[in-house]
Amino acid sequence: MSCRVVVLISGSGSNLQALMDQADPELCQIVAVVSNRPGVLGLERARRQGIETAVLDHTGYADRDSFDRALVTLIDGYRPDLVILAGFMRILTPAFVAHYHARLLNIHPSLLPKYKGLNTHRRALEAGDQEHGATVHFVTEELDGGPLILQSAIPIVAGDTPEALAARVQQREHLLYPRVMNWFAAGRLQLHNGRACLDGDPIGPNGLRLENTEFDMREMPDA
Ligand code: NHR
Ligand code: GAR
Repeated sequence: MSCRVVVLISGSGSNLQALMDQADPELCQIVAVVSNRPGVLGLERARRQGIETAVLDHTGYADRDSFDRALVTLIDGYRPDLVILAGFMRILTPAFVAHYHARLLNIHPSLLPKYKGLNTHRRALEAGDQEHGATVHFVTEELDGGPLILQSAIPIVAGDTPEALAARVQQREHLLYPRVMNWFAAGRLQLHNGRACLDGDPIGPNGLRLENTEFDMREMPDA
């Protein structure tokens, strides 16, 4: 039984591309890509792979509640088991988050819990941090505050700019997200009593580090 995935985007969709490229076909199928912005490259990427697309332009709605209600109706038409935010730039209402409880993931461009919200690369540089990165987490009402699943860190180097840093962080994002999607689709990743669990084991409050799971025995077939 394949996991039906709907991906929400707002922009270029490089994470979407990584998800499409690295989805385990035995485990999941991306059944639709939904954008709140018309004309973005991510929609074209989906069409190129023969994946259904839809646009729900938030500027046509009076408030967040009515937009999110329409978004739920649209998404539910695809009967998803999992909803993935991939560069989706609209804050979602508590009602939306509750509707997709335990089946809603986000990737955030920082080493959460540092730098929730926007402009993460600039903020990491201004703070003089030595490292930066990206995190995949379950989405809850608290913005970028849901249980952490998997993160990856990169060094900040002399002369770094927000743009250069963003590009290097994104390379890590493209490793993290497909991995987590495939875990979820395999039934290995769950949200239990507010804690993320992999293979039934609670993941610590800082999430797993990709660098430490690469050779994890749990990744071995039949391990
Ligand atoms: N919604 C909830 N309830 N919880 C989360 O953790 C969410 C969420 C919606 C999106 C992604 C998030 C990120 O990874 C995300 C996580 C947009 C904003 C934002 O301020 C902040 C965080 C995230 C996404 N958006 C502005 C707004 O008013 C619009 C900004 C724009 O359009 O450029 O919605 O960083
Ligand atoms: C990604 O870096 C993602 O982490 C970030 O936007 C980029 C989207 O790129 N997400 C957020 O900032 C959410 N607020 P993409 O469209 O090429 O995947």
